[in-house]
Amino acid sequence: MSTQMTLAIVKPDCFAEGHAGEVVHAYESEGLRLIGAMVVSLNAEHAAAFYAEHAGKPFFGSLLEYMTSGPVLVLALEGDDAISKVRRINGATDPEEAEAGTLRDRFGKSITNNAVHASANGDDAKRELAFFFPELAR
Ligand code: FUP
Repeated sequence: MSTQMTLAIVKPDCFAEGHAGEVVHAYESEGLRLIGAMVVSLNAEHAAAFYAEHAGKPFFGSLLEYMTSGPVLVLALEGDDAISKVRRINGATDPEEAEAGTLRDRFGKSITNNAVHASANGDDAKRELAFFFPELAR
């Protein structure tokens, strides 16, 4: 096991519905430490830059619309195997396929409105941490 940093986001509807505390609790109760937290309202330019790898895909427009629909809580987390751990806690991208008890099962509404984000791998974690928390990037 190695100590890693990763980035998670409580997406607009999940945040607006008051689930931020439950999301943070789900991560902390699995041994992850919160090392950064910030409420931000993304504009279309920010959201497009963050999700640049998906530019041009059929769902890109709805993804941007969703991510700019209200404030989000951006979290930097650290711990053993943090990258895969946070993705496991979040569950599958499509809430319909997410394992029972995962955050996307609990709070997700559709494959686009899927409640939470987590970095996919080490390279993404580095890029995403640098995007929101430049002081943590290394
Ligand atoms: P994930 O790593 O689970 O967040 O999933 P992806 O990187 O594949 O997708 C990023 C975001 O694009 C998802 F969170 C939701 C959105 N998306 C869709 O809206 N439709 C799709 O078919 C795939 C992804």
